Amino acid sequence: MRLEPVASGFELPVHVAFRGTQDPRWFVVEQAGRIQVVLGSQVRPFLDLRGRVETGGEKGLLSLAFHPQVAQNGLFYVNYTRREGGRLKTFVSEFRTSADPDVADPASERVLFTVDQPFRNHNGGLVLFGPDGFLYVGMGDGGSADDPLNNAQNPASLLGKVLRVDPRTGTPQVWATGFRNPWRFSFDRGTGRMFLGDVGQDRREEVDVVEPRGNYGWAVMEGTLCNKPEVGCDPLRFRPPAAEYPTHEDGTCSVTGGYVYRALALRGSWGGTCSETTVAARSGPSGSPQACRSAGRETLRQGGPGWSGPPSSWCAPLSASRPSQSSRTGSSWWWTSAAGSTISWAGRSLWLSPGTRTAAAVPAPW
Ligand SMILES: [Ca+2]
Repeated sequence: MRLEPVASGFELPVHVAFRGTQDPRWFVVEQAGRIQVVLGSQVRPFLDLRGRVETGGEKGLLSLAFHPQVAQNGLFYVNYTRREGGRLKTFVSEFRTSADPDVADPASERVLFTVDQPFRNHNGGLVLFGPDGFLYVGMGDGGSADDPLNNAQNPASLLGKVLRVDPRTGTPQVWATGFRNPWRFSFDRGTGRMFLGDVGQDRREEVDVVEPRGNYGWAVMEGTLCNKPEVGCDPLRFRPPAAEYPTHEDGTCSVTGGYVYRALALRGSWGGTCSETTVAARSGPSGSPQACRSAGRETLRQGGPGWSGPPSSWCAPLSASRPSQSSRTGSSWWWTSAAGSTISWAGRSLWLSPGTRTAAAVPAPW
């Protein structure tokens, strides 16, 4: 993988959006409240909401989504924090472009809905259209630590949820539950499924494959660990993460976002902030030897890029393949690796990057 700069001169850019697949423009969202449009080497202001946005820390203008029919209706949506009547709120608003499609009309704001924010942090922040034409919104648990108001597990609260909105009515509905701070998510273009990064507190960063009405556990669980209470929770009440790694351990940082990418080199990659850590959760066939399969057995391997030890593999009946590094928590198996490794199990595999001491969980195959 190689990175190269394509545009510069932005102040705290937090999101990049595109207006359809044929439009070469990039729209760069700056946290303080400005959106800039990039075309080739030209950078121009698209919309300036700095007079409305309260920014700083996890607050600000956090994302932008163009309506699927933007070419016809000129509509787009933003998510930002604002103080109104002394109270901090999340605003999800619709705007329209002006006669010049590269300049938005700041007076066109139509507020779809607002959500009171009891604390300054955990504002979620993404608006993104799904393949079904609905607008999806990631809402954090309201902030502080350990979700003191238990918003994420409260079905009556819009905090700690993924919301689904019909932009025509603007009415948010709870689509999935139990998130701490779902900063970014994306839709797998192959299957339409949502992949979401839920930022952890101090133990686990996680990637969730989000299903409608799913409950992803916070603040009872942090990843696959009991959190509130720290012992004796029931993991089977919740959907486990598709992948997770320890927070702030050996240079790993919060899960930032990512995309499902179907290729041989790198599949399902999710990036973490401020380190080189990448956790890639692979799904689908892992290339297990046919011989193993035909014998009614599964291959479990540890090796791959960065793995300092000798590659290990097991070809064994599912119930007997329990390598010494593993342990079982709830319905998941765990492996801990001192260096990078590839772990595959029952046709699913997790790739753990070099230089990190981390752990991975995959649903047990039985
Ligand atoms: Ca969770």
